[in-house]
Amino acid sequence: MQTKAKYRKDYRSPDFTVTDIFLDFQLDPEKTVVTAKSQYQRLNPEATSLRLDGHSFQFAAIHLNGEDFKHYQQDSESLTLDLSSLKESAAQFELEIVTYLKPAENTSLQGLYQSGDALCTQCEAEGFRQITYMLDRPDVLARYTTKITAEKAKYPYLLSNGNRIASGELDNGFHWVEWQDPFPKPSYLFALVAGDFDVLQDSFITQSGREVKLELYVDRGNLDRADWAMQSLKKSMKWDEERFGLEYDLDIYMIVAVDFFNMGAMENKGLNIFNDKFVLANPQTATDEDYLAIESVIAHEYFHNWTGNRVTCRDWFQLSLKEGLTVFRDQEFSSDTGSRAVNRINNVKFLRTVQFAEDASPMSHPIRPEKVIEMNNFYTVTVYEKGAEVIRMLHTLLGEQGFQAGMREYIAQNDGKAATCEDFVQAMEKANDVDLSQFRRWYSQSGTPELTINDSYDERSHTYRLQVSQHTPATADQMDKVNLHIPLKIALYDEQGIMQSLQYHGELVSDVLDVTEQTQTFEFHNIYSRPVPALLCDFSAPVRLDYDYSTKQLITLLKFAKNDFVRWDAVQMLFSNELRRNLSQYQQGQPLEFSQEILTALHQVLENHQKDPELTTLILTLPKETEFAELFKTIDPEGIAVVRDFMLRTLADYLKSDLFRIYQQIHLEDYRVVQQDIALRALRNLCLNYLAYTHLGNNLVYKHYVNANNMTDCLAALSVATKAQLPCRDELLADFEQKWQHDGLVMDKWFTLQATRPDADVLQIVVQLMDHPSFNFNNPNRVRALVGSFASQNPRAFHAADGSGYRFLTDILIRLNETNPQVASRLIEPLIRFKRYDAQRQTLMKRALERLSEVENLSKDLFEKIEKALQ
Ligand code: B3K
Ligand code: ZN
Repeated sequence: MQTKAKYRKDYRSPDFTVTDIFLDFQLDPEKTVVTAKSQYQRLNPEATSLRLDGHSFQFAAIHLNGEDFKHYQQDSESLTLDLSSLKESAAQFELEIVTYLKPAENTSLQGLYQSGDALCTQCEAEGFRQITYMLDRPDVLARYTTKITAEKAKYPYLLSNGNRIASGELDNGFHWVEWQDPFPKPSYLFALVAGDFDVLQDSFITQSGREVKLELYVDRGNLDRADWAMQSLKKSMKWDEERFGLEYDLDIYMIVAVDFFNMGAMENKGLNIFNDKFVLANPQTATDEDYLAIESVIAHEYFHNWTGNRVTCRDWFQLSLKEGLTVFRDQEFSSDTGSRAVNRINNVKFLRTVQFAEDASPMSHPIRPEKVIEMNNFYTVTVYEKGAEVIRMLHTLLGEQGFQAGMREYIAQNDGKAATCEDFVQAMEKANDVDLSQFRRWYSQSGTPELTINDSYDERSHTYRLQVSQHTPATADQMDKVNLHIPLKIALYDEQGIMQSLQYHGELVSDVLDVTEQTQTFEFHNIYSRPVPALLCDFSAPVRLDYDYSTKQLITLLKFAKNDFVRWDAVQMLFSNELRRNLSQYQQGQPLEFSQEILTALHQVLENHQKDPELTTLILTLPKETEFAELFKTIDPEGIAVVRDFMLRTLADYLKSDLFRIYQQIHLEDYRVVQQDIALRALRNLCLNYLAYTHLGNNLVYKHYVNANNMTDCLAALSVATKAQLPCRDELLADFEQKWQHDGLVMDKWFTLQATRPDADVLQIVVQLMDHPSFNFNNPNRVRALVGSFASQNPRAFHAADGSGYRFLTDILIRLNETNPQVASRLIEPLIRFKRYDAQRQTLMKRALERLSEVENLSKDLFEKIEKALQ
C-alpha cells in the first residue's frame, strides 16, 4: 500500500489522453472478463512512458496496435508502459487490455461489485481503476461505448451510460446490450448495472420540446415505493430550466436504486446509481424527513449533469467546484419549492454542528484541499456544505442576476472541459466586472472565522456604531490565517421592535456589510434610540459570532424580527446560554434553573403557533446534545446530557397544557406530503415529544403509535418512547421489529433508535444486535444505522468513562478495514477528535487509535486520519 500524499501544487496536465474507449464486459459474479480497447493520443511529444492506474484485478493481456505488448512494469497500483519503440510521429495508438474481476468478493463497494443479486459499479473518485488499467483522472475525457453480455434469466436488464444502440440474444441463454455515450467524460462518471428490476417509466418534455425517457429501476416488489422519486426528478428538471436555464441533454435518464452503497448516490452520466434509502418511499415506510431527503438527493444528482458532468473537475483538489455548487443548487431548489426559512435553518444547524466540528478536528481542510492521501476522505461537509456557503456568499455579494450572469459565463467557457475553482471565480468576476481577489481566500483557508462585534450608541448625534473584528484561529492543517472578505448581513430594531432604515449621512446603505479588514467600524445615522442589532442574518457567512447579547435583546429579536431565521437564531442563543450557565452549575454540584423570562417568551411562541407551525416547531426544538457540544472547547458529554434533559423536562412541564391542547387540536386525515401537512405533523409530534415527559406520556405515546397511519407518526411515537424510557417502550419496539424485520431499510430506523437509547446498558444491546437477522455487516446502511449512530449520536454512551465505547468501535473498525475501508473511515471520525475531551478520555481514545495504527494492511483511508490525529 502506498501512503504517499498528493499535493495540489503538483498538478501537471497529462502527457497522454484517451479519446475513445470501447469496453466489453462478460459479466459473471465469480469471474467477469473486461476487454478495454482505447484510442490513446500522445499530447506531449517528448513522453515515452505511460503510467496507467489499476489494482484489485487479475491482469490477463495487453496489446498495442493489435500486437502483443511486453514492455511494461507492473506494481500494486499501476502499469507503466515503455513506449520508446513507438515512432515519434505516432501521436495516436490503440491499447487493448484484458482483466478478470470477482465482483461477488468485492466488499469495498468500489469498482464493479455485487449488490444483492445485481451487479453495479461505483467509480468516483478512483474506482474505475479497479475495473481496468486506465488514465483514471478527471481531466482525461473520452467517449465511451460499452457492450455488456450476461445470463439473461439472472440479468434481464443491462445498463450503461448514454443511449442503447444495439442488443442481441445468444443461444446459450445469454444476451448482450451495447450503449454509447456521445458526451466525452472522465472515467469516474462511467457506470454499469446488470440485474432484475421493476421499472417505473415516465417522460419529460424539455423547454426546447425534446422528449426525454425517464426510467427508475428498483428491486422487484418495490414499485409501490418509486413514485415520489420520479416526481422529484421531473420537478428538478423543470426547476433547473426555469431558474438556471439548463436543459437535459440525452434522450434517456435512468436511476437505479441499490441496497449496498457507500454513500447517498452517484451522478454517472445518464445512469445515476442510488442508495435505495434515497429512492424508496411510501407513507408506511418513509417519514416526512425521508421524503424531503429523497427529493433533494434526486435533485442534487440531476443538477450534476451540468455542474459536474458537462463541466467537470480538472483534478480532485477541485472537488468543491462541482460539489459546493451543486449543493448550493439543490438547497435553492428546496427553498424555491418549499419553505426558504425552514431550509435555511436546517442547513445552518447542520453546518454549525458538523462542519464547525470538522474544522476543529485533525481533518480540518480548506474547501479546496492542498494535500490528500485518500481522495475518498475528502467528500466532506467542508467540501460540500461549506463549499455551498462560499457559493452562497458569492450569490449574496453579486445578487441573483449577477450570479446567473456568472453561471452563464462559467458554462460557456467550460462546457465539455475539466475546470478549476479558479475558472469559476474568474467567470463570476468577468460577468460582474468585480475584483474577487480577497474573496478567493475562502478556497484556500481552513477554519471557522470568528467575528467579534461591539457596538456603541451616541444619543446626541443619533449615531450607532458597530465595531467588527475578524479572527480565524489556527487549525490542525494551517497555522497562519489571513483576513477574509465576509458578507455580514444585519438589521436594526428599536425597542418597540420596529426595523430601522440603515443610513449613512442621509443615504440608504446596504444591509450587507463588507467585512474585509481585521477591525472595521460601520456607522449608521439617524438612529433615535439604542437599537437591538440582528447580526449575521440568514447566516450570511460561515462564521462564529461573538456579540454579548442580553436575554432581553434576544427576546426582542424573537418577538419582532421580520426575518424568521433571526427569530430562530435568537432562541438558539437563549438555549445555548441556558445550557452553558446550567452546565457550570451542574459541574459545581449546584442546583439547575431555567430562566423564567425565557420560559415566558417560549410560551408566547407556542400560543402563536398558528401563524407558522413549522417555524414554531423549529424554534421550540431543543438542540441535540451534539449541537450543544459545539459550544465548548472541551466537551463534557455526561454533563451536557444531564442539563439538556433538565431543560427538556422543565419546558415540558411549563408548557404542558398548551402542548396538550395543540396536540389534540391538530387533525390530519389522509397522509399527504405537502408542506402544510408536514408542518402540522411536525408541530403535533413536537408536542408529543414534550408531553412524553409528563404524567400523560405513556398513554399518549402508546395511542399515537397504535393510531399512526404513516411512518412519520409511528416513528415519532417509537422514538420518544425509547428516549423517555416509557413503560410502553419494549412492547412498541417489539411490534415494530416484528412488522419490519424483512425490510432492512425500515429496520435501520429501529437500529438507530436502539443505538441511541439512553439506557446504561446500551452498548450491550448494540453488541447483541450485531447478530440480529436483519443486520448485515457488509451493508453500509445497516452499519451506519447501528454502529455509526452509537458512535456519533449517543455521545454519553460512546464516551463512557471506562473506554468501553472506544474499544467497541475499534473492534469494528479493525473488521471494516478489511471489508470496507471507506465506511471505516467515516465511522472513525468521533475517535480522532480526542483533543475535545478531558485528559482521561484523551488517553483512552489515543490508546484505541494506537491499537488501530498497528493493524496489518491498514487502509490508506484509515491511515490518513489516524496519522493526522496522532501527529
Ligand atoms: N459524487 C458523488 C459522491 C462520490 C463519493 C465518492 N467517495 C455523489 C454526489 O456528491 O453527488
Ligand atoms: Zn454531489
